[in-house]
Amino acid sequence: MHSYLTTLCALLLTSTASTTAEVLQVPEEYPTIEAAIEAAQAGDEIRIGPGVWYENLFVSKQLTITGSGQGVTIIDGSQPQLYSFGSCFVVTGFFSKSGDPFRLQSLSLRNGFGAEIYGVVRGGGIYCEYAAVELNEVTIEDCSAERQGKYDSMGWGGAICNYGGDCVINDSILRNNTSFSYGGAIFNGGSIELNDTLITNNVADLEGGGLYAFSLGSSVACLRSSICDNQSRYGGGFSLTETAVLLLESCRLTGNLAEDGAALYMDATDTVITDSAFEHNVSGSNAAVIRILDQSNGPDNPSLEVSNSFFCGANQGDWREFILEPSPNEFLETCGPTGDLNHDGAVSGADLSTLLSQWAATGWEASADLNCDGLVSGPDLSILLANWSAS
Ligand SMILES: [Ca+2]
Ligand SMILES: [Ca+2]
Repeated sequence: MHSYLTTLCALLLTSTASTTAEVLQVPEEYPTIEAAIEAAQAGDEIRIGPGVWYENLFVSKQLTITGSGQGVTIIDGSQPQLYSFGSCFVVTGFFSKSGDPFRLQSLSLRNGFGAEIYGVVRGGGIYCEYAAVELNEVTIEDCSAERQGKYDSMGWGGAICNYGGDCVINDSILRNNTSFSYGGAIFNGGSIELNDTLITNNVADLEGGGLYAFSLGSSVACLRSSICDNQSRYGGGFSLTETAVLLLESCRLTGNLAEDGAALYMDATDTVITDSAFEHNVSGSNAAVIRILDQSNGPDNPSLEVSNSFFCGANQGDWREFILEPSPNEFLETCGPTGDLNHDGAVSGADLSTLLSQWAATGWEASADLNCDGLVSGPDLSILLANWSAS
């Protein structure tokens, strides 16, 4: 017994020692990120210096990859090697839900164009398959899920495709990404959580300009985030099909555009919306800003709970009848001109005061970020002044 315990202790000590995380430096120790990933053990961190890295990276172990800042360290996926994929990252592996995720932080991904698998082009910036992934302070821009061959039937996620995994996005920006069918920025077939994140100016040809979620059991949570100026045919902001749960808490859905469901387009989904704002979302005539299909309000059916939220814009549709236990909300048929921050129908001194009081603010609560670039600054002031006294 004694020798068994001694052996066990020795094994535990050995395994503890062998899992001490190491830091691998690019380019000082490894000339490419790919070389560092190959050399790294699970649990290690790779740190990347400033610069543009033209790489398309495959990861199947738990790592943390840290750049020198958004816009400072840039991974550009536009030049893959022959027969490689076009995503900046493909992450795969059955990581345990309790274990650490694969982490990307403090860097930008650009110009990735997706991994083509079985005729579906997936994740222009990142394709993750059955993996736990966490992004911290990452910008994904100008990526696409674009048709690569004539037999490609669908594009899933211009910036990110989450297939059967767990994806958490913190303090990040997804902008100017496109998909030729679903999810201009995000395709979600697992669970996804957005925290303090800006999703802007993404386009999907078919559904979900900002995000498209599919498959039973998947969940979407959006907290303290802005979803603005995205567009698609259905669901300019979000489109959800057979998704179990949607949570919007302290989110702004602004300026999204679609033929139908400019802000949201979804079928029966347990939905909680709280402390959020829906403004300037534009749907086609006879269409709705929020379109809910196949929702029945029986006691055992999915529900829509909305509280402390603000909605403006025409064509809000018939979705309000689905709200269970409505709490205080505000509904206006028109939003007024851009810059009318207090919704009194004109752009005037009160709105200017609001903008100045938010000067240099970032984050979802900055209603004066009129151009939706994540910052209240000069261009927003110019827009407000250009609409001065308009009503
Ligand atoms: Ca006003
Ligand atoms: Ca701005």
